[in-house]
Amino acid sequence: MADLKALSEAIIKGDQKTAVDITKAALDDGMAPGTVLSDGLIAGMNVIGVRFKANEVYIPEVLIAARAMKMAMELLEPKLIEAGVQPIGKAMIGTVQGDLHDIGKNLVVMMLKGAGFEVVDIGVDVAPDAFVDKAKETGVQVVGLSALLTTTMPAMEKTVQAIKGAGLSVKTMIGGAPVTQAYAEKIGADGYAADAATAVDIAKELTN
Ligand code: B1M
Repeated sequence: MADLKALSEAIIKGDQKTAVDITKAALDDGMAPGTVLSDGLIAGMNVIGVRFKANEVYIPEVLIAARAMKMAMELLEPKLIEAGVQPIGKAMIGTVQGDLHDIGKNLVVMMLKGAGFEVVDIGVDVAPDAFVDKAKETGVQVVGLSALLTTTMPAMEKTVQAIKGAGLSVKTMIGGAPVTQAYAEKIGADGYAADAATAVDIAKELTN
């Protein structure tokens, strides 16, 4: 029987080949795709999230782990769909209008996917109305906004207001280097995360 502990270790180490080989073996053995996802891939990414928060690993390790997870997910995704495994929540993430920084946003996307969320990545330089329209179209439960420039922080406020003004039952979460908890409270966002691992915790809280 394929070893899911070894699979999560492969994710932690960012060992793409082993992650893909064990995922394939597990599926060939007839293991449930949801079990491979939760006990292998997500278990590994959870460890990375905890270590990242504790400054025991850094951005390169997270990116390498996420890449290994992505490769294994390519095998697993069609099987999950066949098996009807539901994501734990649906989130949308984008960088606000006027801001082109996307490295942090992409990390948040990867960590959320790693935690079992379905994620709509709406890209960079996204206008408030575009966030609203896409949230309506996709039916997400939480919308995440990223900003790296002090000059684009006001676009966060406009976006949060636009989402609330549209009457959507969607929670908002913000993050990015210049952003703080106090700023989130000031603009009426429902959550703030200082890093990508915390973003997962906040998204879980907001979707529960
Ligand atoms: Co820009 N840039 N940049 N830049 N850039 C900064 C942000 C800056 C601090 C550099 C500096 O002056 N020291 C400065 C901002 C100053 C300020 O406003 N206070 C700055 C500037 C001024 C600019 C330009 C205006 C420069 C110019 O053209 N004159 C210009 C603006 C372009 C625009 O956006 N309109 C610009 C352009 C660029 C590049 C295109 C060259 C490039 C971006 C490439 C890309 O993203 N694809 C770039 C880069 C790389 C940086 C620095 C060097 C690195 C940013 C980064 O990726 N960090 C940055 C200086 C620095 O931070 N050392 C800088 C790594 C990333 C993982 O961290 O994004 O903070 P971060 O994400 C973290 C958390 O913040 C959090 O989780 C992530 C992981 O833990 N997080 C969230 C982020 N989003 C979240 C969302 C959440 C939750 C958590 O919920 C939804």
